[in-house]
Amino acid sequence: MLKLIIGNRTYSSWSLRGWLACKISALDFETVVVPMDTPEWDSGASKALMPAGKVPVLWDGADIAVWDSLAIIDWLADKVRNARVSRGHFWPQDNFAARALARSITAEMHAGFQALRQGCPMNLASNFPDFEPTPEILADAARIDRLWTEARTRFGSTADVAHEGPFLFGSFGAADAMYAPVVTRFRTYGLPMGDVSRAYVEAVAAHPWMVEWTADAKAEDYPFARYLVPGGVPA
Ligand SMILES: N[C@@H](CCC(=O)N[C@@H](CS)C(=O)NCC(=O)O)C(=O)O
Repeated sequence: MLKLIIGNRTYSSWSLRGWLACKISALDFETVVVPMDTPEWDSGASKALMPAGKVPVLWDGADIAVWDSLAIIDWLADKVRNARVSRGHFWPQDNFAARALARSITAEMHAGFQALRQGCPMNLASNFPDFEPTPEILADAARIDRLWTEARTRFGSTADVAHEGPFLFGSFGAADAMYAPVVTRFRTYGLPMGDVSRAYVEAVAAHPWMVEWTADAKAEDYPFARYLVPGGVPA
């Protein structure tokens, strides 16, 4: 069975992306948590599971490791041949303009939005209603708001008629997995957004996979002071 190595669910945004990719694939997988900032994380056994010293890592058998959330998305999409699976599929199928936008905004998230990532670390245990975003964070949030609005407006219901839904390209896909931790940040830090994005944010938050992940995060009890205040090191 596939084995996904993740960090603390409350704080590890990249882990959430890898886990959602596994869910989209509809393949059976086991999840192994290695709590960050603990002796367990630093142990030889854990290091052997993490070729780049980071999570997530997907093990496909004993010999094949895939690390980095985007590589995991690609690996799983290849493995299931971008198949139409139960609740979603990785990339828009038939509409190449939709697929181009999905690929681009997924890559843009993976590589960018440093101010948002640095200043608003994912934190599923807290809310910061008095948070005052810097101009750089506001610029990132505005760009993301525009991307979500474009995807929803142009392709939310037309990217793949067989998979209509409230997500960026209809059904829950790779782009949604990449932006799901950003959705939580918009809520945690009360970042500004337009109506289209707000509806999208609520749809992601209500998705059964996000509900499951959030409930499991709440049940975690790992010491991890690093991300308790805005401005901590981004996970
Ligand atoms: N580009 C990587 C980023 C992975 C990453 O930075 N993961 C963080 C946790 S969310 C990590 O393992 N950090 C190591 C540490 O905090 O010691 C990906 O897309 O998966």
